[in-house]
Order: sequence, then structure tokens, then C-alpha cells
Amino acid sequence: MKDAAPQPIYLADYTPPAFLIDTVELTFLLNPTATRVISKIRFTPNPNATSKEFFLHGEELTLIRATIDGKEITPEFVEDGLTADVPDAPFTWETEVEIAPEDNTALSGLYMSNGMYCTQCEAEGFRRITYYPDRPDVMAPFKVRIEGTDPVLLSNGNPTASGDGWAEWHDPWPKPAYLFALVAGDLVARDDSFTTMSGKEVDLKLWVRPGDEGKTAFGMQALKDSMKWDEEVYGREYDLDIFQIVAVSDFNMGAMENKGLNIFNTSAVLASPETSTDANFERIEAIIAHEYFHNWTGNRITCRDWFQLSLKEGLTVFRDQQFSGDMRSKAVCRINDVSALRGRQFREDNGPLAHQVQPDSFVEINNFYTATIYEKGAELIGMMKTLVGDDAYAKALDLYFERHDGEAATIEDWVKVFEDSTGRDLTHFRRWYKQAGTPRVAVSDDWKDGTYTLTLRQSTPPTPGQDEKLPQHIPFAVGLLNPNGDEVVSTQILELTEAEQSFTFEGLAAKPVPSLLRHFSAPVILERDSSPEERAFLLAHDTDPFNKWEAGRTLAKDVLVALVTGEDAPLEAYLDAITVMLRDESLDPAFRALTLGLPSQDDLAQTLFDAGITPDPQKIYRAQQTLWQAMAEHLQDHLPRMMAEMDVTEPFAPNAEQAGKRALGLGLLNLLNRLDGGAAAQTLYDKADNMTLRLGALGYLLQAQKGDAALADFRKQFEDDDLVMDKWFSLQVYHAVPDEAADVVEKLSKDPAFNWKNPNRFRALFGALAMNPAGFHHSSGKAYELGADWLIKLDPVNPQIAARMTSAFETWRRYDADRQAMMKAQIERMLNAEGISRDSQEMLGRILNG
Ligand code: B3K
Ligand code: ZN
Repeated sequence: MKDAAPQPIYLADYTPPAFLIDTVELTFLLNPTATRVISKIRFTPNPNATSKEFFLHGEELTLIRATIDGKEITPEFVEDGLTADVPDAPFTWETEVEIAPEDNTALSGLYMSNGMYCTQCEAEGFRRITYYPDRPDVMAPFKVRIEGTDPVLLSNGNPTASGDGWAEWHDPWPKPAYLFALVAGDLVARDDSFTTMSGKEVDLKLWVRPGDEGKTAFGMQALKDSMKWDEEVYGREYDLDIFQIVAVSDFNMGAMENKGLNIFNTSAVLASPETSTDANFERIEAIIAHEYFHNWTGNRITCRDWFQLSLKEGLTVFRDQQFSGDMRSKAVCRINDVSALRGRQFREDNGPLAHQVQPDSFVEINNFYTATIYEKGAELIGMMKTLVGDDAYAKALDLYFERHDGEAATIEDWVKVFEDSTGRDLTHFRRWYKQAGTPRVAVSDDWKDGTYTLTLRQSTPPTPGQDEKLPQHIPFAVGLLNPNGDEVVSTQILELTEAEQSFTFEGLAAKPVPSLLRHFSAPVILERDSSPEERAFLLAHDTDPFNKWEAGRTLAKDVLVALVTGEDAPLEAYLDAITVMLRDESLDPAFRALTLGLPSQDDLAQTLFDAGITPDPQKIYRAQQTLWQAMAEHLQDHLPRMMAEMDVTEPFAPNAEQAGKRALGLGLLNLLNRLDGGAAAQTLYDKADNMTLRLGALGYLLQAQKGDAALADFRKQFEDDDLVMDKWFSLQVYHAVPDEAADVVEKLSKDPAFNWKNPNRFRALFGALAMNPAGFHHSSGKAYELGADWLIKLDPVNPQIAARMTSAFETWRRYDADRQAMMKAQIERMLNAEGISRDSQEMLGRILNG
């Protein structure tokens, strides 16, 4: 039986901490089954406190002893921790506790991965290490001593002393406990250094397990690029003598920004041409930058409480997106970011899990590391920048760092900095933080006597717990093109603040074609009925690269929707337009490759649902296949030549230019594959000397049902490489035909290499199933049942991952009655599972009732 519904925590209930901390000294006596943690903490009553109650969080700890100012005491154990009678003056608190890292399968707190010790403390893992006020507004400098048999013993800050079997570290920058880190193991480092803008030499170390040294060069370069970029663009200099990254095989997410000691999932840092795809390289570069940028936006200025999570995450995502745009192609990066936003955040915002960028309440904070907090949060920063302009943005950021350095700040502090530095009133803009849901902006236009009028109407559908929606402050970027394709009005920002507003453009010679929401200037859904001709015109002529791509995407969407509903599809218009674009050699290959990637099946399902049509996942799948087939036939004569032009003859480099060529080559092979039954894919597989092409070719062989030999060969070559084997698992699921997807997953789940307790491997299999919508939503319901079986199995072992993956079921209300009933039955079965975690219980409850 499940426990009673867990109690939510409310933003409105925030009170300042009763005690502050001057210093923390921790000693770790490492042992896999019985690690001792001795903490010595100097507490001071907080003059601003509203309560004097002394409370320390603690979870799964065995208390050995506790003293106050050297005198042994017996604390009172309460829910989630302990309390004690303490002096109303500064005092020294000491405890010794015992923990068992080896038994920690939740991968939160101190745990073991492949024989090495590591930690993950955000959000609330530190309380599984020792008793502590585990809340981000309690910041302190830490001294750490580690004793153990491992050759490498690491913690935050600067190394102060070490000897045989011990090491000491000091982090002078006050930090909340969630940024604490410890690593111990048999590790080797790639060493480098960076000279900061004020001439300080910083040691850089990227620690990996012996054997992985060959995969560290790219990550190190990305780190140095990030350090330089943050100095040049944000004026932010690094602030310790050493910066370290450690790669860990068992990790719940991508990486963690612990002060001076970032811990990374191996998948987010290890890279080599033979084992990593271009997409992997790009993701690794972005994550390394993201974690590094947190040093200022997250660590030096942290969050007052977890309701402010987007303060650090939205801003840091925005910064890493800017960085990637500078390192690679701005247009291509923006298109990829928007595609990800639509794929994950719009899906969330338009379903039962919709929530505010600054939530009012939560049950389990780990469930709120979401696309809304991260990616929508980043869009909010981008909109503020658009509204105030680049210079004012830079000034506001300077003020932010000046005013809040060393503090635990709030989203309100952030907005206030913009108001104070620009003089603008952002009261209305604040709604973006408090109102969930994706606004719709419907556009109509009018042309009379040389005056062009655009009328914008906005509305936001209700979301769980928020029925009434107010108009948002939307920066709406617009440009106008002449019928001959010239731009007559360059990009302007219209500020839409009311439910309906009209904007006029005068003195035009002919009715223009509008290019709307350029650069995707706001995270909204644009509603405009326009002809295939207008879309084709914009695809050919728009000067805004995002909108050029968007025109092709909307046209493809119109075709696909029509193929699904059986209406007349504007197929010819699409094929002609796309052919012109694909053959336009003035365009970046990466950009052309993006136009070959059709709108996702999930995106189409949501679009149909929004239009009042119940989506049929099989029909959507078939529509996509039909369109690719039509494209292949239409381009038949051009394919071999166009592909040959994309051959990269220089040695492999993971840069944007080469990656773009490979992406377009593979996009074209996807088409050719439908005509030649896998022949070209086999040739490519046999000659490929890098993972991008090898994996691409393998995928197409699977698609052509000719993959068996290559799959076996791939496994043989890479069976000792976990990250590549993850690809081997997910590719088979991703490319499985809908009728077979569940069976493929079931078979792979019995493979001896399926180590289900490893988050990467679990996601490789079950994450891929959710990414194959026609397979997951197969009418047999088999995939629903299999997915639920495994989430029930995983939940007691690793609740964070299980809870996160329940979102595969979040779209259940979109579908027909049979599918709804089957999905609902599985959601309820998971919810009623014996001992269901608080994490999963919250997610499933919201999915079911939201
Ligand atoms: N701050 C971490 C995420 C922690 C997730 C805790 N469940 C990584 C990041 O956003 O950089
Ligand atoms: Zn982050």
C-alpha cells in the first residue's frame, strides 16, 4: 500500500534560517560499508531569524555521538532530522555519523560507482552525509579531511595538505551544502592550466578512470574555451587555484557544478571521434560550459530556496546557449534550442505536469529540474535581453554580480536588478515567472492604402491549478518582405502586452509578406493560417535564418497533418521548395540538414490534439514515412551527387563545419536508403572511421531491416565501452518498427549487458522506447505495461530516475479511449505499487489528476 499523500512545501512559508554557520570542518574515514563522517560546525544565531528552533536535516544516518561545545548531548530525532537544545549564542556542534556508500543505490549523497566514491548533493543529498541545515540559504566555508586507501582523494576548493592515505582541502568561498563534493578512487588526470584575465594561473584537472585518458582532450579544450568566454562576455574570472572535473559512470543526470570540483556523467564529458558522435561533442561542450558558468550564476550567487531554482538554471542555460552560438553557428544553435524547447517544454507546459517557472509549491524538489525551470527559464532571460537591449542587459548583469555576490538570492532580486539598472517597470513581465502554460498568439493582417496592419491576439489555455490566465508581456519580433523577396522593414520588436493589439506599418508600396516571431523571440505558439505559397516564399527569401527554417517546418507540418487526416496535402509545394533549398550551396550544410528533419511524431500528435483531432500514433508514423519516401523519389536524381559533396576529406574534427556536412550527408542517406534498400548505408558503415557516420549508417541499416550483421560487428568492436554500448541499445529501440518495439525492448532487457541499475543504460533502453512514439503507443498496450513493470522495479532502487521517466505517460489524455484506459491503468498500477517513492508518487499523482 502506498503511504498517505506526501505533504507539499510552499514558497509562501519561507522563513530565514534560525542559525547561520561560520565554519564547517568535515572528516571522512572512508569505507564502502561503514564510512564515518565527523563534522564540526560553528553555529551563530541568525539576527534576522523569526524562529529560534535548532533543526538539522538528516536521512539514513546512524548517529554515533553528538556534542555541543565539547559536551555530549542526546538530540531528539524528528521527521527528516533532529533538534536539540542549544545556546542562544555562538556554539560548536560536533557529530560523528556512519553511512554505507556501497548500499546507496539512489545515487544521492555519498555513493560508490565502479569502486570509486563520489557524491551528488543537489538538491537534498547532503543530509544523507551528515546532520546539517541542508538548505541553500545557509552558506559556509568548508574544510575537509579525507582518509582512505584510494590514491586520489578530492574535495572542493584548494588542496592544503596531503600524505599517504589522507588529503585536506579548503574552500574559502561560502557555499550551501548542495555544492559540496567528495571523490575518492583510482583515477588519472589530464592536466592543463589557464591564465585568468588578471594573470592568475589556475590548474585544470580532468579526472577519469585509467583507460579513458584518450577521451579527455575535447573536454579540457571546452573548459578552457568556457573560462575565456565567461571573462570576455560576462567579465567573470575564476576564483580558486584549481578547477577539477571528474567523470563518473553512475550518475543521475548530466553533470553537477560543485564548487571547484564538477562531477560529470561520463556521457557528458568523455569524447573521441571513434566513440562519440558530433551531437555528443556538441552536448559535451555545452554541458562543460554550463557547469563552469554556474561558478558565478549558481555558486557565487546561489538560490535562497528551491523555488528560485530557475534563477541559477534559467540564467545558466541562457549563458551556455549564448556560448554555443558563439562557438558554432548561431542560427543552427537557435533552431536546435527551439526544437528542444518545443519537444520537451511545450509538451510539459501543455499537459498535466505544467508548472510555473517559479512554482508556488512542490513535494519533491528533484521532480522540478524540468524543461520549464531550465529551458523556459532561459527563454525568459532571452526575452528580458530583447526588451531592454544588449547594452542594458550587460549593465544589468554587472549590477547583479555586484549587488548579490556571496548571497543566496531570489528571482525577485534578479528582476529588480533589471528595473534598477534600466528604469523600466517589469511588473507585467513578472507574470512569465508565475503563469504556467504556453501562450498562443493568433495573427491576422490587413492591407489598405499603403498601410499594413498586424493584429495579434494572445491567450493561454488553463493549466493544472491555474484556470485564469492573464495576458503576458511578449516581445514579438517582426520583419516585412516585399512580394519580390526584398526586406522592406527590418526586424522590429513589437511589445504585445494586452489580449489584443494592432500594429501598423505605413508607406509601403505593396502588400508585404510578414516574417513573424523572428528568432523565436518568445516561447509561444504562433497561430496563423497562411498559404503554402507564403510558407514557400519565406523559405526561399526570409533573411531571418530561424524563420527561414520555420517556414519549411510549418510547410512540412501542413503536409504531414494532411497526410494523417486524409485532406489534400500541399506536397508539391513542399517538395519543390525543399529541393531548391537543399540545392542552395550558399546555405550552411548544417542548416540544410535541419530542414530534412521533419517535425517529430510527438510534435504532430500535440498539433493534432490542439486542432481537436485525436492523434493516431500509427498514422503519424506512416505519414512521416510517406513524406520521406516522397522526398526520396523527388530528389532521386540529385542524391548521389549531393551526398558526394558532403564527403569530408580532411581528418576528423568535431567542429561545426564538418559536423554540418556529416549531418547533411546522413540526412540525404536517410532518403537514399528508402530507394536502395540499405546498399549505400552498408558501404558507409564499412568505411566509416568515426562514430557519427558509423552510427548513422547502422541506424539506416536497421531501418532497412538489414542491420543484423552490422549490429553484431558493432557490439564486438565496442563491447567494453559502456557509452558506445548505450548507443547500441538505444538505436535498436529507436529504429524498431512500431509492431516490434516492445518485443525488442523486452529482448534487450534480458541481455547480460543490460545493467539496469546504471542510469545511462536504463535510459538507453527505456528512454529510447519513449522516443519511439508509434512503438510506445502501440495499440496492443504492451509497451505501456513493459515500461510500467520496469519503473516499478527501478523506483525503490533509484527513485529520482524512475520518477523522471514516468513523464513518458504524461500525454495519456491526448489519445483515444482505448489507449487512455490502458495508460491510466498502468499509471494507477505504478501509483499503487508497494513502497512507491515520494518522488514517483508525486509525479504519477500529477499525471493522473492534472
Ligand atoms: N544543478 C545540477 C542538477 C541537479 C539535479 C538534482 N536532481 C546540474 C545543472 O543543472 O547544472
Ligand atoms: Zn545547471
